[in-house]
Amino acid sequence: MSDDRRRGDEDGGTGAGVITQTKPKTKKPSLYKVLLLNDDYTPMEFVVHVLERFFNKGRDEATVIMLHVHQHGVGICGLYTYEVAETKVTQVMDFAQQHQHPLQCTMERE
Ligand code: TYC
Repeated sequence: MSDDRRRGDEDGGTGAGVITQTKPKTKKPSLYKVLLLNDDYTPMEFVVHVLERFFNKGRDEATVIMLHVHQHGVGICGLYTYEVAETKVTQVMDFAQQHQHPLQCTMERE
């Protein structure tokens, strides 16, 4: 798009128009990583199920992520806008609590 169009061309191209807008209107939303933390008690199968159910992972990818968390202590489930990430964290924490597992899920700005 031309500079004149982006600025809001008020004069049909003579250059005499008042500049009413200097910035593009859209802003990229900040993204947040949703993280799973390792613990000694949550069953591996439960973590795989969480990744399938809430993060739409297939069984193989879910297993890779679960094993990464198991071995490294933390791992990324996905990258989301703030509200989506917050919802995922709440869903995982509620689901873990319902099943009395100590699984921890958190988010951090990318
Ligand atoms: N460390 C757990 C076990 O050995 C498995 C596990 C993996 C737990 C990932 C939490 O986020 C987690 N049963």
